Amino acid sequence: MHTGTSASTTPAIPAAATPTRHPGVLSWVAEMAALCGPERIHWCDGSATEKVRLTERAIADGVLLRLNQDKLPGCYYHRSHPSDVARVEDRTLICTATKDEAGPTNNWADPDETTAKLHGIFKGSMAGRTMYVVPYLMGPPGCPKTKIGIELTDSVYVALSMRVMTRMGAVAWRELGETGTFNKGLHGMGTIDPEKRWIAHFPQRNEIISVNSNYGGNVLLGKKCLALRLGSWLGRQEGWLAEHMLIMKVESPTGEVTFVAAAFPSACGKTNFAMLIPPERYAGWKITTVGDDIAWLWPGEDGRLYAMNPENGYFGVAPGTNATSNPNALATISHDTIYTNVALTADLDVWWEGKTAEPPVDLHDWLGHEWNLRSESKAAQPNSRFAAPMINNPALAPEVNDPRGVPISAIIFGGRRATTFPLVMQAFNWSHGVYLGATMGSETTAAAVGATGQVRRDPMAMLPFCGYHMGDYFAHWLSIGKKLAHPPRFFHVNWFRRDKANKFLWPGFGENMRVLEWIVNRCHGHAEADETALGWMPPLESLDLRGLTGPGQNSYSRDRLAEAQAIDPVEWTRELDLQKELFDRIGERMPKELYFERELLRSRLGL
Ligand code: GTP
Ligand code: SPV
Ligand code: MN
Repeated sequence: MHTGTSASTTPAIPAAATPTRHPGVLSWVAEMAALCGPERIHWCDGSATEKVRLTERAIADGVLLRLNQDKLPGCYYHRSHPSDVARVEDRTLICTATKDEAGPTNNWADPDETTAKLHGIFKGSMAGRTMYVVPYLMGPPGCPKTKIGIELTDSVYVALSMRVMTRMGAVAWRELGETGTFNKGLHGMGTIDPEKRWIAHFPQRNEIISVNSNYGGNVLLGKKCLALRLGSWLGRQEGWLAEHMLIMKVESPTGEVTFVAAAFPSACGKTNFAMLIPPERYAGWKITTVGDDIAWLWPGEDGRLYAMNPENGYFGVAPGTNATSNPNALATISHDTIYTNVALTADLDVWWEGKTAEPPVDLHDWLGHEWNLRSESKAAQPNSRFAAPMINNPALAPEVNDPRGVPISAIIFGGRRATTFPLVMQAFNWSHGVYLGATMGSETTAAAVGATGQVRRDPMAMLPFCGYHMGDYFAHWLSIGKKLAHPPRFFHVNWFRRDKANKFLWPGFGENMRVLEWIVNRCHGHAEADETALGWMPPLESLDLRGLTGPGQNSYSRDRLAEAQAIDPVEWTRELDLQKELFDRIGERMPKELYFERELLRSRLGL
């Protein structure tokens, strides 16, 4: 096995052999190496040579399979353990000094006890293995909001995935210098024992410890752990917001540029919306992607809300991705992509439900078993994913690397709701917008372990990702609004409402452009709206439905749109009850403004 110039062969590291002289890094790595006992340490530099070496090692170890290089150049395939296919929310811990700081929606654990317990699991756990020291940036170099993390991991899959998902290597060592602040992340695969799987966050120490998983959001520590759970904590201290949001750039035929951020829960359409290709009818409109999953937002000196995407790649849901639903995603994942838990063809191509109408012959499912249409289970795991560099995206917005961020004009919230919520509405003002976000509900998906399809409250799509008390989080949102002379407008969308035959009322995907057009025009004062009990809504005749088909290939009717926009008092009575359950759960730290908003809505509805 290679060791190379930047890797030393023993845990006792002479400082000269390391790419950093940062004393805090050197002492922490030495301490963790002494605890975990790896055979060797590899200090990552992010170079192309390193990528080749680590990939070869991963193939030799059976961690990665080289896919058909004619069809998918630079692409590799990974299967995670069948018990380890999604985030584990009930084993995700927020270890603040007091339980109250974590709040009622998080699993709290004592920081000292948890550290001792987890260090016990790590003791000697990397014997015979390599510990990768993975330095990375969350955010573009030179951006004052960018944070530095270092992840120690014994997973070559994680080291290679972090290279895709973050700005990893020399660039991070440079930004860190000899005195920089950094997040400490320790990850170990352990034995992948689900009973000993823990994803623990220590906000007061800016530290993450993850063990016994090798899957996505549990282990790519820059993403959900640093950029959201600790990010939200840091954002509260430092006056900004860390959010589960895509960021898109919209250019109209007249050249008007609008940046839009949108929070939809996991597996509810962020990547798809961020890569939207407008339908034919929208010639001259152009959508480009700034981010598809995470946004950091802050009040700018000009009184506008600015945002940046801290990530460098897309860790996207594979099932449902195809040349019609998301051509940009398909192009993005056509090279230099790591696929996890999708199905495999005999000629080493990948497949998943919804990729093509007919599955290929000679398919093996994500577990490696032969699969055909008579098989009872899915060929691809429902939460199977791709990790692709954002540079692959043919519609990447150049602003993604701008250290100044982009000014946001609209914030969209949206859930996966079969009933109750209309296709689109606009909030009356900032506190009404925060209320719409705070009371979001959505059906659970395969992105987290547990039952799917059940409506739960998922405030701002952050229920699994807010690193502190949800009541304080709402108050922080309200306080940010007070710092903005030119705040963005708030909207709520629901692409997932169904008719009595259980069919989606709205075609979704690229056709969401028709809704986005109204949203963008509202931001600039170009579009009309009707005042309703729920908020501002587009007059039915104002949405452009030309070229759109409904069920049975008939043209899409205004009646169907009316059904998608309907306000049903019975459904809203139930909805307000469910909102109250959330408010009661959060308790006395719930800002009073949000109680008032609920009361106002109830009286507007006449309930
Ligand atoms: P995470 O990466 O888990 O945060 O998910 P995400 O919010 O980026 O969701 P993504 O865009 O990957 O979509 C998840 C699922 O929703 C896929 O199966 C899509 O096919 C489906 N989906 C996305 N947009 C739409 C839409 O407009 N309408 C309908 N009906 N389904 C959609
Ligand atoms: C999500 O679940 O919201 C994801 C995937 O984006 S993961 O990185 O696993 O969190
Ligand atoms: Mn996500």
